[in-house]
Amino acid sequence: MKITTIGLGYIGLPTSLMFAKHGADVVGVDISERTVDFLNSGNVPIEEPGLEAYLNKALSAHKFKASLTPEAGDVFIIAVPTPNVAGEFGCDLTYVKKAVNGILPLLEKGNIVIIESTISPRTTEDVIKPLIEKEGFQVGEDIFLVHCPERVLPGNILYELVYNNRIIGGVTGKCTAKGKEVYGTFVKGELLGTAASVAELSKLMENTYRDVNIALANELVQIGARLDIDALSVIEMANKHPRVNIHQPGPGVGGHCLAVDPYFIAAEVPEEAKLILRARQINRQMPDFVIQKVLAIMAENQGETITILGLAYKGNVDDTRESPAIQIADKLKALTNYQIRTFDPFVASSSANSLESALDESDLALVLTDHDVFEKIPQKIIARMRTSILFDTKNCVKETDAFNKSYNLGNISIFK
Ligand code: SAJ
Repeated sequence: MKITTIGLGYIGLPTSLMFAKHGADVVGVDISERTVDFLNSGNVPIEEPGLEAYLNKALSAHKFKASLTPEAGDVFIIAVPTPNVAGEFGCDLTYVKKAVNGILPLLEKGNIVIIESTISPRTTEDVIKPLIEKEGFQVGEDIFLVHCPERVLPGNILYELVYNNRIIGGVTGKCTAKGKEVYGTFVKGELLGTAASVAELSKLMENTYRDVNIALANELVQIGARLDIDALSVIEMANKHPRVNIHQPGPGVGGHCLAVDPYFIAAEVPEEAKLILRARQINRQMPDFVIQKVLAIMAENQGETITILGLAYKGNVDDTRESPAIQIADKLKALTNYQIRTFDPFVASSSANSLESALDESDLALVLTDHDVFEKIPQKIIARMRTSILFDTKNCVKETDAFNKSYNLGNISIFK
């Protein structure tokens, strides 16, 4: 099987290498010459455990090459970004359409075209299918068109690609069957056949479900702060119920999925998507809530220096897209006279290059990302802080006794 993948980012690259590992001949296409050169010389441009080893095996077995131009093959997989439309919230299909238009001249009868990019509901049938049929093909007979949303978790991609259940949304039953054949080469989870439009909306609703649930936790933090009740303990207790699973509150919701996908639904049906939009609003306000508490802590303790621990949008990844930590750092720098230091072992733009230098003589350790390395902050480093206050918005620091004062989203109620 020869596969051409368009887009070698967080999804396209691991997917290509997984297919290569399982016997396919894969050409991975990207618009960035730098990415293509980098990959062909055996280096991966993203931080993902195990990925570089996969790349080097595939390169030496001649099963994968990166290229600037697509090649004819049996299967085309589109895994390009779908950002929010600039200034609005809908799904920007520019890259997807460009990718599809780029493969149209190469299409041959019997080819399978798979859209993995996250897209707004009805895109496969209403936008992609007409592009292919304009070329004289009949989708479902000549070309098999499928939407197969990816559902992998950054940091655990290579495992989840194989073991997660996979939605295979065909435009027709034949398209679904063809899609199943392709993913059946390596997926050990269930292959769930359905319609393309169901696949599109399920993918969006998975992330929306998490976003709404996190908004509930974040609202609970504000309720707890008002009523002087520890919201983190409330969640712990409530989650002992066998059918309750309130997610964890935090400084906001980042990443390129939860903070983006709900808008793809809301942009299509704003009248109906009221709860979805409200949840987005609550999560988007969390950075300001955190900032307000930080300012109160600093004022009460006559602090001078704030050290932000974590810039990535979530623990143990280097990705800062939509990261609330970046928003908080930028606003604190712009709006206050405090000295702001940042430290994130995964993010090169950090101002400090070690935990020690980041916290030396600092007043406040403000934890915004739950990286494992922040779980245990050595006592001797805490001892070198000026007023040694901890505000752990991710509740991830395990030993807090060495700090002079320690706050989290459950006990910040004293700062009204
Ligand atoms: N977060 C919380 N509280 C929680 C869990 C997460 O505040 O209880 C925050 C995180 O800190 C982060 C954001 O939410 O800022 C998103 O993190 P995440 O781990 O929930 O999700 P992503 O964006 O890394 O990956 C999600 C996953 N979707 C689901 O779990 C339903 C992943 O499986 C998808 O493949 C991915 O989106 C995607 O590409 O759509």
